[in-house]
Amino acid sequence: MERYYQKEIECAPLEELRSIQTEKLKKQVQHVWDNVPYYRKKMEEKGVKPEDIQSVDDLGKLPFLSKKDLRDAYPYGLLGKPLKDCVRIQSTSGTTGKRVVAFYTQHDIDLWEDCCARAITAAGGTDEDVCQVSYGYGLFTGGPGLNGGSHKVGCLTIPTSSGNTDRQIMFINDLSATILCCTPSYAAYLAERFKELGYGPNDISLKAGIFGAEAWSEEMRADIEKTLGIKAYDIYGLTELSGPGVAFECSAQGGMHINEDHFIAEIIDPDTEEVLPEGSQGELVFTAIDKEAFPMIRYRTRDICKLSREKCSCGRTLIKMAKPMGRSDDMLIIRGVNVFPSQIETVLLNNGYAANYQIVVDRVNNTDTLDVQVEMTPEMFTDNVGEVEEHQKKLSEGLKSMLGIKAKVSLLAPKSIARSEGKAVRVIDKRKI
Ligand code: DLL
Repeated sequence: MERYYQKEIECAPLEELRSIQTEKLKKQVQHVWDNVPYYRKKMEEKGVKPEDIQSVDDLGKLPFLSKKDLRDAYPYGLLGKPLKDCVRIQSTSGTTGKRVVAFYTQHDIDLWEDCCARAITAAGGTDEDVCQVSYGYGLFTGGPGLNGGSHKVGCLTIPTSSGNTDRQIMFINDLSATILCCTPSYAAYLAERFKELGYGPNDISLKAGIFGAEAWSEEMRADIEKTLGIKAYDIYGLTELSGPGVAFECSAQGGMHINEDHFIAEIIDPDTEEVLPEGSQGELVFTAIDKEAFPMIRYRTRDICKLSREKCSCGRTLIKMAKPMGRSDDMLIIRGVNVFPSQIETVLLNNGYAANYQIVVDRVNNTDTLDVQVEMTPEMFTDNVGEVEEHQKKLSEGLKSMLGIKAKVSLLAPKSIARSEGKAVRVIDKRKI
């Protein structure tokens, strides 16, 4: 039986959703015009006034916001409320430039936690569940967001935060945790550790996982589900828009429903900024229509994916986004060819490897080189050179047919690549160092 946290909105007829969006959008545009001089200036430069926005169809008239705007306006330039009305900040790790600092009023936190509660409920969560939140707590949004959502659903919440893997396993076992929230790479690490300790899928109390914050392949999902004996659901979000819960997966496990009563999604061509028709692949752009303190309008996420309004078996009418292929900034250009790390992951897992890999890109004699380093599984581990070469050759052929370019494959001993407790670092691009 499908469960909903806010059924009226999650399953609302399309016309009703559109009319909610229109009302909220008009109000939000007036709000930023009145309270965010930085964005008002952008509107003036484009010759747009609040009265030009009469419905969601007018969204395209508004200027975009990008990471650069966030940097230029840091820290208070995009604030929509006086500081005395703000109750919290969250922040990104700042791996691609300056940190993003996002502000929240109590109202913003409430809506954010509702979004996370929708995700937990869609994964089957109820007040009978024990929900272990192993995303990092603190400035990162993963821990606080899912913690809040878990409270709203009424789960018994275990706020372990990330790290200390054996203690994570102890809590799961001792308190019979049923839902695990963490990054997919950390879930894979926990799964590996359970296996090493001799636990099979039926010995583990977990029944569902809510995994996001980084790109992960369908093959990785299958691996985690099998080892932990759970259903693994994807969850998407970003600090600028609140955090996790912008979109979440349902029982269909085929893409994530976007919480459209809070966020309007568009797909654009990242080069021309032209809005693309539904079903096209491009850059995701979001407008947060009821956030007060940090009201992002047409924010360019740099995430590459597709949208679909096809009817979903779960009964929700909210539009779905496909798994993002990764950020446009993660896309590698190697000898002129576009390569996403997630494509490499797919080939590795399809060939029986686990997701313990690193991609090293360099430039030697003016030519880009691609080295895929992956651990052998304990079962395939051997010091027979001939056998290792055979494995390398097979993998190299698989990569060539997926990517269209040749990659060097280095097979490593099990456990030689550091495990990740948060977002995994998969790519080392020496061309940029
Ligand atoms: O990662 C928020 C989050 C926490 C989402 C926990 C899900 C679970 P940031 O640190 O600001 O926020 O990073 C946001 O991470 O633009 C995507 O590139 C990537 N990302 C997030 N979720 C997914 C996902 C959090 N499910 C950036 N699949 C986003 C692929 C994801 N990429």
